[in-house]
Amino acid sequence: METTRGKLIEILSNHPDQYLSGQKLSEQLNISRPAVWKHMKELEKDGYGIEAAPRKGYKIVNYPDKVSENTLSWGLNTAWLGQEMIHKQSVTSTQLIAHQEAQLGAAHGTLIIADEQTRGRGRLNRTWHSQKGDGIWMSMILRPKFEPHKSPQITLLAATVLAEVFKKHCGIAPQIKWPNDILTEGKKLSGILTELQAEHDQINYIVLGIGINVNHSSDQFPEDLKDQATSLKVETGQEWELKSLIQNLLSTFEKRYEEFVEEGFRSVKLRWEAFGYRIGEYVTITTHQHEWNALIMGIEHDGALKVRDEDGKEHVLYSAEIKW
Ligand code: BT5
Repeated sequence: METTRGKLIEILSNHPDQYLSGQKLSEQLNISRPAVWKHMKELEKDGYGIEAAPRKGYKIVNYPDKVSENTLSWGLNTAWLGQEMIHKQSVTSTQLIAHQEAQLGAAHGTLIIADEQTRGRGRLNRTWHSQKGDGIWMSMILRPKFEPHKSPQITLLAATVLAEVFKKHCGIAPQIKWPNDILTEGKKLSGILTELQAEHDQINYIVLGIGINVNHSSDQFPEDLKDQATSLKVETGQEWELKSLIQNLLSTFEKRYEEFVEEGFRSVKLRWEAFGYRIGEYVTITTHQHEWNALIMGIEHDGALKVRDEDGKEHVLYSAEIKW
């Protein structure tokens, strides 16, 4: 974060127990002392607790819970993911902005995040309900070097990261419904939308969209979602600070993504199956207008769904209509 405010926060946060004088800050930032003071006022507006002591200077005494580029960057423990970040209060869809930014050359790992989406979208142009301030609505721009046919594996990778973080951070037992839904108690907590821009066997970029219901109460979902949607608050009975949850998701994703790039899909497959929804159970599948029952066995080495029909024959499905 190379803005003056970003640098100011960085300097202050590197000296948590120490006052830094206006003079020193103005020298380090190459701005006037009144400008330092003006930035401090802006930080306070952003929710930072700033203590100013005569003749000693300034220090940050607490950090705001609200999401902004500044608050998210402070303490973000990643090398590349979210190091470039755009936060907006309200957008149509973070996917849309991410595509625009990617086409303008945004770096691998750029994050677009919003408090609210007015036209959040799911797969196949379905709608994604993205209420203001209560959830995490974000899109990452990735520029992987692997072949385009591997891009669906990114969806499964993201699902395992979400499940892993929800379990560790919030103490719940999430399940992943193939390929992209994170459920608890059969209700949808989070969805993933992976969009690919590729040419001649080369990925130009991937926009990975993640939507998570965090602090919604059950009566805050629209009527048509009430029976099928849930939130971390509904599942745990407590509110969750968005900032630290996002930071945890980003650092875990970065780590798992690098493992995936270096070691391939194997480690993702094992983790995915540990969270897999209805593994070992029968579901009804429709393919070519034919309905049949099959046992969910797990996923293949490339992320496809592996099932066994009632005659004992195994099938590998890349897309299917499934009655779960
Ligand atoms: C998804 O699609 O689950 C992908 C959702 C991706 C959302 C993120 S938010 C950030 C980024 N920007 C965007 O505009 N999108 C991404 P799909 O599997 O097609 O599921 C969509 C279906 O989930 C809808 O048809 C509803 O039935 C249900 N749904 C919609 N909003 C929901 C919500 N908030 N919680 C749970 N279920 C929801």
